[in-house]
This record gives sequence, C-alpha cells and structure tokens, in this order.
Amino acid sequence: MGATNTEFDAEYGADQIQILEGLEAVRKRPGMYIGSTSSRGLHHLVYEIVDNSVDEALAGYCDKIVVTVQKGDIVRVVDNGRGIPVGINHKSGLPAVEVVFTVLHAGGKFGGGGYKVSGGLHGVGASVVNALSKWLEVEICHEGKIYKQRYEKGKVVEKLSVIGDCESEKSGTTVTFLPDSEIFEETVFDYDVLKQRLREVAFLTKGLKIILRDEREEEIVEKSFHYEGGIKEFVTYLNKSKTALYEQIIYCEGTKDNVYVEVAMQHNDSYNDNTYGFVNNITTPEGGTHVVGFRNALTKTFNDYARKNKLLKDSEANLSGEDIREGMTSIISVKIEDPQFEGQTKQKLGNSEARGAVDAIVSSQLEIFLEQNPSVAKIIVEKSLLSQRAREAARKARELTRRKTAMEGMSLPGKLADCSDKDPKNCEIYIVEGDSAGGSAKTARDRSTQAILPLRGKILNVEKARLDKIYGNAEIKAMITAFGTGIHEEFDIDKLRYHKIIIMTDADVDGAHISTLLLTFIYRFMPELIEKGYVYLAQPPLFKLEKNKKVWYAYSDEELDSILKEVGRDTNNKIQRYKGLGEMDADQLWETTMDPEHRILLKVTMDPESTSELDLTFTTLMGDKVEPRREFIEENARFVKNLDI
Ligand code: TSJ
Repeated sequence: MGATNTEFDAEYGADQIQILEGLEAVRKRPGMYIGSTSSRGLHHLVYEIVDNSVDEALAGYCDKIVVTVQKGDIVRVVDNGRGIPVGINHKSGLPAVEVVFTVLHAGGKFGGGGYKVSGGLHGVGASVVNALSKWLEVEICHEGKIYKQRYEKGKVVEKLSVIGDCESEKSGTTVTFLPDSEIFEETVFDYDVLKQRLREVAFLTKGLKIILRDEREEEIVEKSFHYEGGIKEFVTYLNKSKTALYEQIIYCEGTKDNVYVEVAMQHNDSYNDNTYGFVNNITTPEGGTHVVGFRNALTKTFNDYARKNKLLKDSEANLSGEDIREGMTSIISVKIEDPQFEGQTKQKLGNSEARGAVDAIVSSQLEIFLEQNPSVAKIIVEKSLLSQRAREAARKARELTRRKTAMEGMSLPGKLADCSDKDPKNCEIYIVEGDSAGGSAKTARDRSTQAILPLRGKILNVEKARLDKIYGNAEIKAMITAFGTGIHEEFDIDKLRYHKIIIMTDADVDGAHISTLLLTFIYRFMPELIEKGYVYLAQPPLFKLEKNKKVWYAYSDEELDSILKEVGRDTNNKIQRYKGLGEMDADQLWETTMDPEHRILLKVTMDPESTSELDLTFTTLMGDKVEPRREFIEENARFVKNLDI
C-alpha cells in the first residue's frame, strides 16, 4: 500500500487532483460556465476558442484564423499566431499549453505581457471547452517543430510530444474538438449562426482575416471576412439597405485610462437610433458606461457646435440626444482589461473609466471632425432640428390620446371582438388582415379565449415614418390599446391583455409583407413582447385535398406531395389551392388555422446577442432598396422558429 501511495502522490499531486475536480465541476454544471447546454452553449464553445486567437491578433501576432466545421460536427480552429507556449510552467511543472487546457480560469498570460482582453461569455476559456468535449487535440507549430497533445473529456490522454517538423519561420495553433453529446442537447452547428458571429468579430478586429468553412455537405461552403476598415465597414454594412445622408463615416479612436476606444457612426434617412456597444468584442445589449459616455459626448458636442455656428438660435432649446441620434447607426467598441458586467443578464458594462474615456475621446475628435466637415455637420444638425419638431408634435398628440383615454376610461378599439375570459394567460388576439377574413375569424373563433382585431388597408411602415405620424395612425392606435401595455417609457408588460398575439395573414407575398410590417412595429415599439415569446404567426394551409368525402389540408408543397403519395394520385382527387384566408369559410378557418388542437403556430423569436443582424433583417425587408431585399429573402428567413402547438 505504502509504495503504491507514493507512486500515486508522484503522479497525482495536489495540483492534479485540483485540476480534475475543477474540470469535473464544469461537467457537472456546464450551464454555470457556458450559459446553457442548448444550441447557444454549443456555439459558445467555438467562440471561446476563437477568442484566444483573436487575443493573439490584438496583441499583433496573428492575422488569420480559419474555422472549419468538419463532417460529424467536429470543429477545427487554426491561427497563425505565435503558438501557445509549450515550455514548462514552473508553478505546476506542466507544459504551459497543458495548463491552458486543464486548469480552470487559466488565462493567456504567461508573464509575457500579452494584452489579454477577450473573455467569451464568462471569460472561462479553453479548459471549459476541453472539459465539455468528447475529445480535443491541440497542435502547435513553433520553432520548426509540431507539438501535439490529446485530451478526452478534459483529461490528458497523450502527453505533449513532438510529432513532426514544420517550416521554421512558421508558427501557429490548431485546436480540433468534438463537443460531448452527453453534455449538449444539440450537437449540430448552425452555419449561419457561426457566420454572423465571426463576421462581427472580423468587423471588430480590423485587419484580421477570418475564414469559415463548412465541410459537412458534399458541396463545401467557405466564406471569408476581412475588413481593413474595421467598425467603419461595420457601419457601412449595417446601413447598406438604407440611404446614407452623407458619405463619410465619422470615426474616433484612442486610448485613455487603459481603455481603448473606437467609435464609428453615420446617419441615414430612417428614424431609428441604431447604437451597438461592444466590450472586448462582446455585445452589450443593455448598454452601459461606454454607451453613456458616447451619448454624453455626442449631445454636448453637437449642441456646442450648433450654438457656436448659429445653427441653433439663442432662443431655441438644446437638441436632445434622441434628436441627434435619430437615424444614426453607430458602433462603440471598447477594449478594457477587467470588464465588469452588470444588470440582469450581465450584458451591461459597469466600469466607470469607460464612460470618461469614451466621452473624452469622442468629444475632442468629433469637435475636430465637425469643424473640418461643416457640410456634414449642417446636415446632421438640420435633421436633428426636424426630429425635435416632430418629437414635440408627437408629444402633444400622445398627451391628447392619453387625456382622452383617461376621460373615457380604457376604451377598446371598436373593431376589436374581445374574448370573454379576462385572464391574459388564457387569452389570444388574432390580428387579421382585411374585414372579410376578420368576419370569418369572428364567426369561427372560440369566444371565451380568442379575440379578433381586423386591420383595414395598408399597415403603416414604421421604418419610414416619424413619431407624430405613427401615433396618429388608426391601425397602430388600435393595436396599442388592444394589447394594453402602452409603449416606450410607459410600456408595462404586466398590463398585456393576451399572452398570444397571433398575426394571421394570407399565405402569399402580400400577406408576408403585411406580417413583416406588423412585426416591425412590434419590434420597434414593444420588443419585449417578442423577447418574452408572446408573438406568433398563424399558418393557414396552402391546399385542401378532397377524396371520397375525406379531407386533408397541406401547409406546404412537400406536405401535399406526401399526402398524395399516401392516398394515391388519381382522378378522384379534388385539390384546391388557397390563395387567401377569404377563400375559407368559418369552419375551415377554425379547423385549419385557429383550433388550438390542430393549428400550427410559428413563434417569433430573437436572439438578444444578434440585435445588429436583426435590425438589418427589418430594414432590409422594409427599406426601399430592392437588391438587398432579394438577397435577404433568398439567404434567410431566420427570425422565426418553428413551433408546433
Ligand atoms: F486557448 C486555446 F487553446 F483555446 C487556443 C489558443 C486556441 C487557439 C485556436 C489558439 C490559441 C492561441 C494562443 N493562439 N495564439 C496563442 N498565443 C499564446 O498563447 C501566446 C503565445 C506566446 C506568448 C508570449 O508571451 O510569448 C503569449 C501568449 C499568450
């Protein structure tokens, strides 16, 4: 026993036991380390690994990363950096690379003064990915040798060894891993999700080339992202389906108090503020100190400039931040040593030095830009003045409606056929295009739980209208009062009167257009309804098949085909193609589209981490440039997820 024990101690020192316990903890509670074990968590594994290569790029030693999804959903990440150090780490007695992959929270610092800024979702790094992989292999090319090590479920199964030679002037790191299917509910990577994130990382790291390769299908797909202009090109990309009000992208860059700041912005002819903040390449949907600093600087600098140049008279009120940001797309990217994330979802930057740094850098550089580009400055100030006037008119219109509702009590829109049940959890509202379909839906519905709101005529495109016009629109007013939540500052989700808001339109191009207009309105004015999963699209059938007094409905061409296969293709088949909801009588509408037992609903979802892409989705669909829209419709239909209820 004694002898065995000694041996055990030598091989399994206290450090090693700690390592195994650490990685065991990761496998026991993966959610604590990567957020979840769903598809999102799966994709985070890739980002964690890629982040390390991005750090190497930020340190100035790497300019190319190749991410490959191989057959079997094995992921390989290759960079041309210095290679993870292979020398023995004195504290642990292990090669540094082994420490990186087996010790929890081991960062990329080896006393070499590397600028470690990235940090994935929780800044946990490679050891977590290793612990959650069935196997992982790392290969390092360094000083003419190729080093390799293999792990399984986080444990070393092969010592680090030299497996061959590489060209002596070349160096780099390759990590290949297979996520453990015992851990993840989903182990298939979504090419589009990876593409979106890697494109974003490339925008945020100017000069870095990121290649994404999908080798899973016969036809190999490859896409390369490389932006010398960095976030300036990001702004151009986000504005591509809009019309810019001037050519230049306003750009500020600098470092203060150890915070590296980059800001890019440009106004377009829309009315939305599209500000996206990033900290160490991670999006901050809830904003934070960097965004506050930016807004302060913007408001102050523009007002100072406008007063100084008599674009704003002494008698006129200051431009508000909202006025200046109307129709502006901007990226605020900061890199900071020790980011503190706050807020409910830990997506809001808390470091106060970031506020001061962004404020100072933007204030001084924007002032110079405005002095040097007076024509651009004039365009922005004039647009802000128009916004100021519209906002004032909207405020008056809103106060008028508020006073009205206060006097008349909460008066519901006249066209609404409300349900009798008053518990929002049980209630649904169908928003139906057109009076005739609305009429059928009113006859068909279950009166206790299903309310019907028919909308007439063209729905206002909120992307192309100022607030005063939006608040004056009858259909929009009807929806706001029917939902019960109010909007903007007054929005209160607890007042929502229906837990399912179901958009029901014809299954054709016009119907899809109307659905998008309605979704755009909800996304811009009540995004929480989508975030909380209250918004759905009804799916009316495309075909009715009758044969020998039996009836089938098909919701797609494929489904019709498979039904025909089953019942036989012959002359007794009577196939009807539905062009609109109006072609169905109330019974058919109930049976196919409204009966909770049989209908299909699509739940509208959005990923809070990809809001910049989502915004692009809406403006591409709703903007007036035709080409990007066609491309978009061909490329994806991603903001809805299928859901059978
Ligand atoms: F961490 C990891 F294993 F996930 C990983 C790290 C994965 C991949 C694909 C690449 C990397 C990585 C690490 N690429 N480049 C580096 N660089 C270093 O670790 C490194 C090299 C040299 C020095 C030095 O001070 O000499 C410092 C560092 C951080």
